[in-house]
Amino acid sequence: MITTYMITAADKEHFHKNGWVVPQWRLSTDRWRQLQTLVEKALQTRPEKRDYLPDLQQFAPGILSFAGAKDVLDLVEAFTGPDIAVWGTGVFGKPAHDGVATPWHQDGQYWPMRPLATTSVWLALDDATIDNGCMRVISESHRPRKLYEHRTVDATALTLNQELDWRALGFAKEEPIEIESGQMILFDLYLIHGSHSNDTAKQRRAITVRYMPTTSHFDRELAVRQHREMGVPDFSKRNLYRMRGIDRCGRNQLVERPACPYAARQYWLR
Ligand SMILES: O=C(O)CCC(=O)C(=O)O
Repeated sequence: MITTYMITAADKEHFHKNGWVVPQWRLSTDRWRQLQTLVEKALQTRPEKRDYLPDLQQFAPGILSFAGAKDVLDLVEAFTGPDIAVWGTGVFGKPAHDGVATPWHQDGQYWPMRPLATTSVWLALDDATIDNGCMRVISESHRPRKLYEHRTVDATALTLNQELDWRALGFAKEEPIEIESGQMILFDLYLIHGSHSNDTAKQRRAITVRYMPTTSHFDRELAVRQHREMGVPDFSKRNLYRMRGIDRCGRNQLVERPACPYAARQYWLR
């Protein structure tokens, strides 16, 4: 069953004020099972990526069926506008007992589209709680539309090597966002966020999908430089999957997403 939840004026206001929102939308049990199987198989293929598996669509193209599902795109479109490409999907696996932390950062710090614009979907496959390392955010930190200074850190026990100190920037408080399995957070790429490690017996897996309005240009040369200079993942060879509309900026060379498997089609396509 497709959920028919539409973003409300209150959701929009929350997102624009705080930089994130948890809509009253839920993944059905059937879709949860499909995604959970897909993630399990992908992580079996790349066990060394158990904390962070980028480029999920390489190992599990079925994720693009979720990313392009009408109900999900309807939610995203409220924040990106009608011309949308997906340039990234991933899993933050945060395993039980020793799942690693994600340092405080802004995604825009190491993403190569210009102007900087992407709305992320962060979909919980397990209950995400304070104990097992739910997402933490600095609400309103996206509002100045600026990137703060990050430092490059040793990421051996982290999912990312970029970190900032939000206290030194004058922000007052952090907020944990506890959500249940099957709920999602939508958030802006200027939002300061991160998560603690997980030493509980409960895993905390989340799928991420990155939606760029095609008014921005995904700059592959900049991606190469960012990779070389900051040691962040190399996004330069990423496909940009057209999800809705057209390539507004005309420089993105969008590709069509592959046809989805039958099992997914009945739930995910319209
Ligand atoms: O899942 C996490 O703990 C961190 C996620 C994150 O940093 C992101 O989605 O950009």
